[in-house]
Amino acid sequence: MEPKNGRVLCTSHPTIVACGDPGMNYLKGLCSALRIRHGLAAFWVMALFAGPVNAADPPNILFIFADDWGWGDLSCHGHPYVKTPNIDRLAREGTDFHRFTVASPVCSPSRTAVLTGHFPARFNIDGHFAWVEQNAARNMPDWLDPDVPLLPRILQQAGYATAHYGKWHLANDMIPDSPRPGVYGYDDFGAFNCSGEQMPVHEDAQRAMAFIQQAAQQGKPFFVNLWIHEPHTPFHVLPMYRWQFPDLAETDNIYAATLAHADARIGEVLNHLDRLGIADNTLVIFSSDNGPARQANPRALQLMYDTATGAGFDNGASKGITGGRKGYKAALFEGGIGVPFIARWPGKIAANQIDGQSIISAVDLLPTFCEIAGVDLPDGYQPDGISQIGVLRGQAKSGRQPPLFWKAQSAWPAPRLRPFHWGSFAVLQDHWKLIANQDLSHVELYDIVKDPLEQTEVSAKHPKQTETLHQLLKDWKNRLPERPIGDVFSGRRGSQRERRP
Ligand SMILES: [Ca+2]
Repeated sequence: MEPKNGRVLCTSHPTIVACGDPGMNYLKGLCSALRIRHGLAAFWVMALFAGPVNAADPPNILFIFADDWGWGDLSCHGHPYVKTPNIDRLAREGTDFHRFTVASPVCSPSRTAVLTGHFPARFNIDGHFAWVEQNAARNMPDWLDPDVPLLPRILQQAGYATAHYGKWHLANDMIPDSPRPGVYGYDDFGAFNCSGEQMPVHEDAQRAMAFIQQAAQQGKPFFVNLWIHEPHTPFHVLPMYRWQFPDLAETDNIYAATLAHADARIGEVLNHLDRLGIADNTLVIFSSDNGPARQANPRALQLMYDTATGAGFDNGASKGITGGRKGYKAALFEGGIGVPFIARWPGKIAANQIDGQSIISAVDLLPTFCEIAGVDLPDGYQPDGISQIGVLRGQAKSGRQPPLFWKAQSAWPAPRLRPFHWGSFAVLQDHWKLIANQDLSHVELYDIVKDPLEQTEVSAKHPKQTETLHQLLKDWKNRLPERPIGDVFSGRRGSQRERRP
């Protein structure tokens, strides 16, 4: 169905007719004829004019990044009681990549890799951003340098409407002089775990939908980061979701209800794309910043208060599972870094498929999204990852080139109650993964293709591969900066404030 005058203003989004255009007048008339009140109803009518997607249109990108959502915490991954019908829908309408890893087993560095396409150790972001003294004690900056090449800014400069809603944590609310998210290349944002005003956590989807609608009406492709709070602590759980799981014990009930609420908001956004008629030209990805959190020493459920998000239940309700992967959040084994990665792009990414083979990393997202958007990488910028557009589109491949590196801050020897939380470095190349302790004096080797759950340690059996990866790791470690570079220190560091060299 076409407007009678045949004119559709927006060339990149043929479903949208701009206000003031004769097409809009036609729609107004149609609304009136149908006795529909103008406003949102007119928008519904506009959605009726959905036409075929022009292959040359730059696609929209919606990247949903959960916080501590375990690989096993999806109905479609076999969870015994969690219900995620909307994320399951993404898996049904897209491809479920089982071998995706993030670049760190904790929040801030993992998110750094998404935005920069670089291993976070390049920025000395090896742990979460906390308060200034703790950042200093760990040789970390106080925020991600906004002057480095950044995914949102690259897409913004290429004409994308860019926005961020949800968790930030590339600084912290406890660092009041840290840059606000908008400085990083976003046209709009609503965030928490950043300086200044904290957006209520459950407003993320509404804000995203409003921005998406506005971008569509303006005829601009959009890049939206929807970085949801769930299931990080505190659990801000609502009764209407708790009532869905009456037979579960309290902590399981809280966990399931929290995920159900997150899934419902994701569903609202997916339905919104449908109403706008832009789902076919939108790449939607669901993933998580690291594996599920667990108490090292389980104790009774308690209430807690978080300065960024408010009051809720503590990690007594952190019941996430990893689908058999070893370790949890903060471990360099796959339980800490192997997370869900489901991608839907109708007609471009196969529906209802599983890729259990291709090793995709969060550092691949920047080059992948830029290629999808038809945008060149900035001059002189070398991503640590590669574009995975071929893999997304069904060309599965085994093993990994170029190598992936991880750096974390783990105790050695491993704490008694956390036997898999001793790795401070890791490297993955081809089909081998080597995990090392702080000074690289202890290593373990796994054939990550044959043994994706890291059940069999094989360094003694494969000394040559062990030595090769050990050397690769040493060389990488030696190339890392000794201290953070850039204007990345809070004034609160006082006399210890560091300066750009
Ligand atoms: Ca996290």
